[in-house]
Amino acid sequence: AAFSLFPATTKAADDDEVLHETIVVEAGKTFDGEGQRYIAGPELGDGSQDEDQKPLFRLEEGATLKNVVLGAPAADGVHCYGDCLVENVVWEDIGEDALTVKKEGTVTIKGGSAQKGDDKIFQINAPSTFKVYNFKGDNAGKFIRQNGGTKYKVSVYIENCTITNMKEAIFRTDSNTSEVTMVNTKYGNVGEKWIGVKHVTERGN
Ligand code: ADA
Ligand code: CA
Ligand code: CA
Ligand code: CA
Repeated sequence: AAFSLFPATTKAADDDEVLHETIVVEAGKTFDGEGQRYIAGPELGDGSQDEDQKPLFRLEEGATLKNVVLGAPAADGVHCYGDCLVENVVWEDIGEDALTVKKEGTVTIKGGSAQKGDDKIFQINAPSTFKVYNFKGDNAGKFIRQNGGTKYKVSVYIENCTITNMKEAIFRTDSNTSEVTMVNTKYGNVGEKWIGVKHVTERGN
């Protein structure tokens, strides 16, 4: 709409885009932020550990999100519904979590970084293949967490990443069928590294 009493975005003093509603990237479409920083308005959440905050971005099947900075507060970050590509996306200060897989599919993260999470960076709430390339994760509880108590299979692939200062693990799952392959990745101070993961392949780390 050209005019609304409740605009979807407003500008903060430092040119951040304040989102008053979730940006939906429709199926098959690409959203290129060109480096813009986005933060959550109070309608989406405060970035605390309260559940049920809303995402800044919702990616539908086949969507791509690229060149976006999520500042603070980042509420519930990014939600992926099906196959999605997330390229060069930076979480400066993770909110409740950074990104959630909400629906079965393959989610690919290429480049970017995430830091300052109280708990999870990537939250996996559906059977999926989750691939992370050239990503830096620092200062959180877990780099990847399959939703607690779930038994479906998640296949994680981590390549050329840097993962530091995780309080608990790189990947934690409660599923006997989930698996992780990690290659050419630098890591340090990551707690137990794997929690509950029955199938681990590592090389060149
Ligand atoms: C917690 C919570 C889940 C889900 C998840 C999430 O693990 O127990 O129900 O909300 O967080 O997706 O953030
Ligand atoms: Ca949560
Ligand atoms: Ca945080
Ligand atoms: Ca969440």
